[in-house]
Amino acid sequence: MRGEYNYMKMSGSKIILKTLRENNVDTLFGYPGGAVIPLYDALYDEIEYFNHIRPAHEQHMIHAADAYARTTGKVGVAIATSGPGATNTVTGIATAYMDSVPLVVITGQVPNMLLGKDSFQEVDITGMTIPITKHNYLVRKVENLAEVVDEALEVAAEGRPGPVLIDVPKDVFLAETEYKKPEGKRKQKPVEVPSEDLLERAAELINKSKKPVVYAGGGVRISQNDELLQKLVEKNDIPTANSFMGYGTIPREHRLSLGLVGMHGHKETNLAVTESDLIIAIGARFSDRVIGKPDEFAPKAKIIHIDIDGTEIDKNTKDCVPLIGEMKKILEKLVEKVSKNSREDWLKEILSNKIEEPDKSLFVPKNILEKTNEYYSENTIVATDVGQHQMWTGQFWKFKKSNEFVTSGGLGTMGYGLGAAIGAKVGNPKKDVVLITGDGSFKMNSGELLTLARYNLPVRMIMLNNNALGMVRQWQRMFSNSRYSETTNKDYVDNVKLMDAYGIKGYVVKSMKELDKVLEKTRNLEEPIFIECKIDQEESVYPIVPPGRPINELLLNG
Ligand SMILES: Cc1ncc(C[n+]2csc(CCOP(=O)(O)OP(=O)(O)O)c2C)c(N)n1
Ligand SMILES: [Mg+2]
Repeated sequence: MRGEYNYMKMSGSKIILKTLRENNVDTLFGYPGGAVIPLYDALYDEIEYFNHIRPAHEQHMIHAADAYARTTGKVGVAIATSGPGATNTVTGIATAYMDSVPLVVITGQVPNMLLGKDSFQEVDITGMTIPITKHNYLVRKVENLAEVVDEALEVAAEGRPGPVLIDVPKDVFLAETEYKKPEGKRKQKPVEVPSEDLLERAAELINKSKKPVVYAGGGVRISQNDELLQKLVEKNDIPTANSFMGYGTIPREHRLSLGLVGMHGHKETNLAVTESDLIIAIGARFSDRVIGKPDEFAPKAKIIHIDIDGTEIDKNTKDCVPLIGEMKKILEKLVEKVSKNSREDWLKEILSNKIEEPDKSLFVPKNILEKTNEYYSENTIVATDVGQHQMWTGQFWKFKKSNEFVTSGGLGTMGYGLGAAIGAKVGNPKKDVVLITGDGSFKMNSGELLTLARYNLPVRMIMLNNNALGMVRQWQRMFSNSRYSETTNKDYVDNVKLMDAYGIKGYVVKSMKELDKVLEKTRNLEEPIFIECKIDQEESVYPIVPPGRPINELLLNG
């Protein structure tokens, strides 16, 4: 009897879904197409189990899966078809790679027998994504599929996370084999911890330091060590700066929080780093946006560098004390070894460099963001696009926890925001999700309004409309003699009408009073809301460190 003989046989498509389920994946971001028809056919039978989100475009689908991962701590899983479906994922994968986000992207491929023949919708997506994935696979035999999917989920999440791509020829989805549960051998990897000697040396440096600064990055957030970080800095009373990726690892209103460091860092923060005699970098990578001129970064300081990824050590710095390994173990040891301390004078010295605040009634980015923040202060995730509005958000939003700031740091991907807001809301239905976007970025992704509307995701969209590609325009003003080449948006879009086409409520506001009113009126609506703030085109992001300059040479106007 056929049934008996084939009893345990399953198609490749079913094996993929089964392996995802075995790993507790219940949310998929996907877009169908010819090469993945068999996978969607199998999904048709399991749509009760999987929450499948279909966006308008594969790029924004990857941003959604990415934000889902950033805000839930789970691996984001996405599906695209071969050819253009696969190439549309590339910007999203690169964005996730730069910010160490765990993703598994499953792409359909032409059947094995058509590979390498310039077949319809064939691209070498594994070749193309080698430099922007942590690992990738072309699975040519159905027998390997379960193992590969299982391993991919593990590789994406383990150690320093990152995106993994699995390319599956159509005939592999269709072929059948006996399903065997993967053994998951990788799961027993030993955990690395630095030697007691190095830990002692680091603790001694901290205890002897007069002007230490912690520089906490995304690694603290990813490894979920906010509490331990706070324990460490509270015990030894260490002022703590953040990179974009590390925002929220210490609440912005904590007395030791210095906020952002680097090109658009706060004045007091950049000066603190420059004056410091010891930088303790925790899960941060000393990106050029943070350090400015490498050989003049923190010129008086020794550096302790804590990271799970040994390749980060001395990549952008020299002669640090390296503490490589699992952050939780390292921080626990340091909390034990550092002395209880009070550094009131050092804190006072730092905070004396703060700059004056603008008048609260002015309709300027700082006040707009702080007012919005007042309405959305608890359990709120903030996603941004890329540009001035992103930097202002980083400077002025008072983040309380990590995993609340979703932004494209490393790649700086305009168009990231709306897809990201969608993914964040899908992963966190009970939290408020606010998107801060710019008029330029929004034109790159506004097709995803469709997705917001279709799934009725009550995301709040706040656009800071300066009718310009503001960040680039600011650079042209400051560093290119005000030669505004192609950065002023002369086109006019009626965004309220655009919202109307999708059935979304939209508002335009031009004063703090109007903004307050609209925020109040829409606060409790369970539907997407769009608020456009018409701001002055000349509004600029300050401080700014001119490219290639040390971070204490920041400009406060110009
Ligand atoms: C995909 C992409 N293209 C181009 C850029 C270069 N770029 C960086 S910021 C920016 C302007 C963004 O304009 P907008 O979204 O209106 O934000 P604003 O700076 O005005 O707040 C541009 C063009 C980019 N980062 N990403
Ligand atoms: Mg703009």
